[in-house]
Amino acid sequence: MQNIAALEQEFESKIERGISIEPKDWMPEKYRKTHIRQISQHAHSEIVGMLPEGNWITRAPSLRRKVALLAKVQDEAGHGLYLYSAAETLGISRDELFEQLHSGKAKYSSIFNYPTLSWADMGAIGWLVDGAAIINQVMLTRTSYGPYARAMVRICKEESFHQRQGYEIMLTLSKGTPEQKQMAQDSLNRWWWPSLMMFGPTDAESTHTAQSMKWKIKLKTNDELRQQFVDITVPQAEILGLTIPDPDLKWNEEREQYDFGAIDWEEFWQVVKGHGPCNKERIAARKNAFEGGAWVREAAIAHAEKKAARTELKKAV
Ligand code: FAQ
Repeated sequence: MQNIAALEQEFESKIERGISIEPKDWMPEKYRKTHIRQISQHAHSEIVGMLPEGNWITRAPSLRRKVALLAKVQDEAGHGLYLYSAAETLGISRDELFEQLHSGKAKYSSIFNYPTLSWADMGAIGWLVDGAAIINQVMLTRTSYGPYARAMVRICKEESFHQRQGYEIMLTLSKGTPEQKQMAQDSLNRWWWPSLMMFGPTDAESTHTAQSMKWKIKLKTNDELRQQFVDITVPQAEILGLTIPDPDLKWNEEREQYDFGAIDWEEFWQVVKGHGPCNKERIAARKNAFEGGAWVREAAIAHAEKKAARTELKKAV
């Protein structure tokens, strides 16, 4: 049997050479735990993230919009499933993961604790929230844990469709009546700062970034990704003819990047700690869905048992 030092050396060497770590490979306990934390938070974000949009499926303004939104929300469910499956490869069960979400022990993205007040919010979520998600997740297609990286490839392709459906809604509204343009502006005003917060605390405040960069779990820091998001999104807002609600936003010739105003970190931590506008509502909706779906899980297990018994019987004959 190899000793721990040799296993650690082999692990570090794989990370160094960009070789994926796979479920049956040896890995440090902290690497495994970091992945369970990050992948499960990500999975929870996907399924909690269905709620603010699901609320608008019946109110979409046309059949085309309804079909696109329905497909998008279904995609988020699928992302949750790939990610829960990836987390399970690290030795934690789906039941434990759900228990952590329902008991409030597990985090999920702060952004989904804000309310969706108008149809324009479907545009702003697709454009800004999915836009931010893509920037963060493209780097995760090259993350060091194989099952997570592979799940992210498909997720990113779908997020890119989501971003475009959102931007198209914003484009239609911003070229519509003055009231429609105002709806789009109001939505941008409410979603801009929470979208910047999605990238997490500043690098100076981030507890996990340094270690996660060493293990190539994260390939860019929270601040680098946030800056990338701002630089990509500002010209898109200009095309829409909308104003980003930040008086300090300006192009910095020297850095060739936008400078932007201070983020309200107090608000961010309040939301993360469960005191955002919709935290209680979101968890209640998830618990309700889980309890209401108990009969489906029981029926699926009974069906699988019946099928297995039938196969056994056939084998015996
Ligand atoms: N909200 O040390 P760091 C989506 C926590 S998917 C809540 O910087 P890390 C798709 C963090 O967990 C959106 N908590 O942490 C969609 C840690 O707490 P802990 C989700 C946050 O992990 C679109 C503490 O703060 N995406 O939108 C947040 O290195 C539309 C210290 O932070 C992912 O999960 C936050 N925003 O970096 C669905 C991507 N930020 O665990 C539906 C994968 C930080 O020590 C509709 N995750 N915290 O108790 C990541 O890339 C990373 O986990 C970060 C945070 C970048 C989110």
